Amino acid sequence: MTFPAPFNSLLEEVVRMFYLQRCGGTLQTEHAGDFSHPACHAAPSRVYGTEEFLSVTGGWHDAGDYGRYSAPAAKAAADLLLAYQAAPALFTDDTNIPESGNGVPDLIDEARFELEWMLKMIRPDGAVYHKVTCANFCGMIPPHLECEETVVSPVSTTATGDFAGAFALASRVYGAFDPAFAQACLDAARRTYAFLRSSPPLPFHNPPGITTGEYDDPCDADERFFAAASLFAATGERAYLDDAESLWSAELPVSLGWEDMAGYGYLCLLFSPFAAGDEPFLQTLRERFFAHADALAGASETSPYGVSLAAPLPWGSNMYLLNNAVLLGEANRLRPSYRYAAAVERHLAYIFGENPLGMCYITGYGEHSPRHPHHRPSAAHGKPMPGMLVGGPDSGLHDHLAKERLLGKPPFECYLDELESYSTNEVAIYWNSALVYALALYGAMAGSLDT
Ligand code: G3I
Ligand code: 9MR
Ligand code: ZN
Repeated sequence: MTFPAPFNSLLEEVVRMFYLQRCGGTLQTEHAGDFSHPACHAAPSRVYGTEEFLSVTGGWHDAGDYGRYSAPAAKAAADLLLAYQAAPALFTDDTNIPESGNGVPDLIDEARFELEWMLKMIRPDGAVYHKVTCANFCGMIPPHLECEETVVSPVSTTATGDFAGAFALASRVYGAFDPAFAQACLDAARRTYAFLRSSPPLPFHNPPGITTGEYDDPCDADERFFAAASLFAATGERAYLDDAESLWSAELPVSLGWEDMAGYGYLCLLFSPFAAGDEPFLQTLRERFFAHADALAGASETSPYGVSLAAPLPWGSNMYLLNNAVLLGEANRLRPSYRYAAAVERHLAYIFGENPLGMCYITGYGEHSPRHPHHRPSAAHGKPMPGMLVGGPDSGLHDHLAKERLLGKPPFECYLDELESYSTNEVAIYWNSALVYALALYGAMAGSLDT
């Protein structure tokens, strides 16, 4: 994809962020430059409240902290796989990661790195552990210096549904690269789904003594719907479609957030080669999907900033904005329309700097970009790692510095380029992944805006 300077290397660098977030092994200088480090978090992890230890090494550090959390991991992996499906020609095999030159696009290698870790987070009965983290957040140290014991927290049905959905999607994508791995992904999807189907909701809350990110989500209906829809798209088996239909409800938001995953279920079914176009359930989904896309395009046309988000802005608003760009971009692939395409471009323009603060919200790009992200490796090195999307304005003022400095500010200005402002200036894998997916869709429609 070509962008105007200084954005020409953007997509590659935004994908390389995932390599730089890798946990478990050494990051060599030849690939990671200043952000190389010895192996981190390599010891076995205690299963919470027991004397049992598991090897759950690997995966990407979630964000500015070094936790590895299952639900956001599944969203991030799904975004990368869907980005590849939308625009395979954009992703090359030469971006200087250890797997470069192996004949498989680096994006597909990178997603597999996460999937291999995710396989380790599945309990033998098919339930998925919610996260592996130290008991508490550490200071601003590099990853290999966080040496406290890591703890595997209890299972949740939100994580289990997300895994079933993401592994079923992976089984479709890896079929072309490694059939044995694709089969392992499909087995994992069926196994986690079988547990989910037989289990009442198991919501997650931090157990006593654990204070890291909670990713608490009281509703697992959307994850169940995504899981069934994705398994149908992978297998064509009618039972999964019947499940998806009974799990679906009009109340499930058409969303791609870590907490609201039903939008992925829509995408699985609307793009599925197995889905008969005249099936009434699919027609219902199609109508709701396009009604939602039209509403997003309408909001973006009337917004002073050209985007579909309006106040109040949540923690990680840049992700919600890019998730909407993705929905618009996918609507455009299904039913090409200048309206959708133009809205995708405006959303990306906002992220690049057409916003009230004139900030490019990606480290290392544009005239004004974050210098002090809440990201431990960057803080430890005294310079921002490039290619990271920060969370952006959060009008809820969720950290002490935001409360102190932003009270009374307009919502779109509730952002601080300060290390301490984790609610506005942190980074996260599932925020970068939304950017990768939106950029891929933008690349896929390149040229359609000029006509
Ligand atoms: O569920 C309520 C909803 O009912 C209400 O309408 C809405 C209004 O703002 O709030 C919703 O809760 C929000 C929740 O996310 C779910 O969307 C909370 O206010 C909000 O504070 C919460 O923010 C999350 C934050 O962790 C705190 O839990 C962010 O989405 C999430 O991205 C962030 O994730 C952190 C991890 O915990 C740790 N690692 C870093 C990562 C990024 O900052
Ligand atoms: O650094 C933590 C960040 O990764 C989390 O997203 C955030 C919210 O869970 O919490 C940060 O840790 C802060 C903690 O919550 C409160 N004390 C200050 C910590 C930041 O240094
Ligand atoms: Zn690590």
